[in-house]
Amino acid sequence: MSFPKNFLWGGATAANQCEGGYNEGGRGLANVDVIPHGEDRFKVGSGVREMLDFEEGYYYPAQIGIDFYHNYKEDIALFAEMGFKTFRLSIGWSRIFPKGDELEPNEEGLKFYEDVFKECQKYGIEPLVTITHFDLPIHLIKEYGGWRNRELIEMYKRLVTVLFTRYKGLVKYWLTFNEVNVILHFPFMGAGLLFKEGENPKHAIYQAAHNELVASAWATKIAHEIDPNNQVGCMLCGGQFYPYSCHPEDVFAALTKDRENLMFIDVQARGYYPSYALKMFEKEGIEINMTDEDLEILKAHTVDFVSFSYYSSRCISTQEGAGTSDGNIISSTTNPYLKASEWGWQIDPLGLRITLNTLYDRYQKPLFIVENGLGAKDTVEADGSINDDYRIDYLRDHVKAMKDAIEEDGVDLLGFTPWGCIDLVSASTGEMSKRYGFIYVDRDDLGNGTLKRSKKKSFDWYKQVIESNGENLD
Ligand code: BGP
Repeated sequence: MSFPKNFLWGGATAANQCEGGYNEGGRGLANVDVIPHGEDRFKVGSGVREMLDFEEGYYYPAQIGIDFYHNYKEDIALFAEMGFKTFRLSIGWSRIFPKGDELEPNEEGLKFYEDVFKECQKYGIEPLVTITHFDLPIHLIKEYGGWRNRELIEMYKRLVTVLFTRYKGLVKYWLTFNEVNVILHFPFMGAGLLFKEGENPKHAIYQAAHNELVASAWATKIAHEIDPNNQVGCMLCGGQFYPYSCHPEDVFAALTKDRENLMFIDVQARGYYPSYALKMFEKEGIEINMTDEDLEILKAHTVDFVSFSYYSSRCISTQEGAGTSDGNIISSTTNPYLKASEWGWQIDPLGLRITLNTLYDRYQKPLFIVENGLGAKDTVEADGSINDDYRIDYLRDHVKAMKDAIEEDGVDLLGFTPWGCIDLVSASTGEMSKRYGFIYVDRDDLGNGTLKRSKKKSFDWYKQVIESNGENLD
């Protein structure tokens, strides 16, 4: 048997991409609400185009998402039918603290997640909760400047204290910040950052990142104090960089690109800034407001496990003319040995095994793959069936790679939650047509459709994978 008996098979979602109910239950407005579908999405998400409220002429897919807010019972029942052991979802911060800086939480918001967790408990599904998946109350951006402001650490501590206390006994697995390194590429979406004229964005980004890392360490401390059973993880937007050639300059470039992302996990898993990061700050003139207490907290409260998303490996060349490919937020030199998805993301199952090994060698902590999957267009046949063999093929190859990493390499892997187990809004494009789910949701890119759920062919395939604990992949 390669997968451990208690391996956590499941699926992953995020509040801003599926929940909807943006103005219900006392919820406040958040950054993720005002990032529109269409050509301005990237500009808004990266903080280049300021949009702090809904503007006419735009469509905002997060407002309704797939309306998980009203359909969670039906959705969780379908997850249970597939045999999920775990379900990854995130908390909308502005549901709990509508403005973010209140002293008292919003009971209606707390009750919503309590109901969701109890529904999971009914089926023996262990929730895996991302505390913030790109979510930030808009008030904290307007009044405080987002995560660049240290005051947010206190607000985050208040948020997590409320969550750990209220959900004690219902939730054990927590992730502090989704894809913490994405702040480098999507700073408004990742950390509520907007840049002032003449400001060097890098300075604000690394200060905000530091504040998040410290907040994350505090969350780990508080989680363990409130319930020693709590397990807290960090979350990397993962995928190893390959050198395009064996030219030493390409090899060094790949090392450098990996460090850009791994720096965050180095801090969260080892408890201190690596020397290459301190040298980079010095060279770039980045002065981070970092207190002695911050350094103590980082050191004393490292994470229990390391989680990551993996869609593809990445590649880097120092020579011109190699061509670039899109990927999960971070673009890359095109790898001539790999095929790509309809959205141009290259497909590399062995890259997952490589990434697992790198992370395990580096941190020696249990790993958790909390996102993986194929974004593809699906066709609903006349009889209602959806034959997504391409998705099954992608997932089968990646499960095999996980299996090899466990069986052959001895990697300690806690679980696997493929992304968008039910179709939801794409983070990068705002589209619905970029589908990842085992469950189809009738909704299009502009919000038309009945929201009806139906099972795809991959639904039964995944059910059998879970039933056989990863032994039957055909
Ligand atoms: C990650 C995010 C998810 C998710 C996924 C797929 O970056 O954590 O929120 O959306 O990527 O990306 P996309 O939706 O752009 O296809």
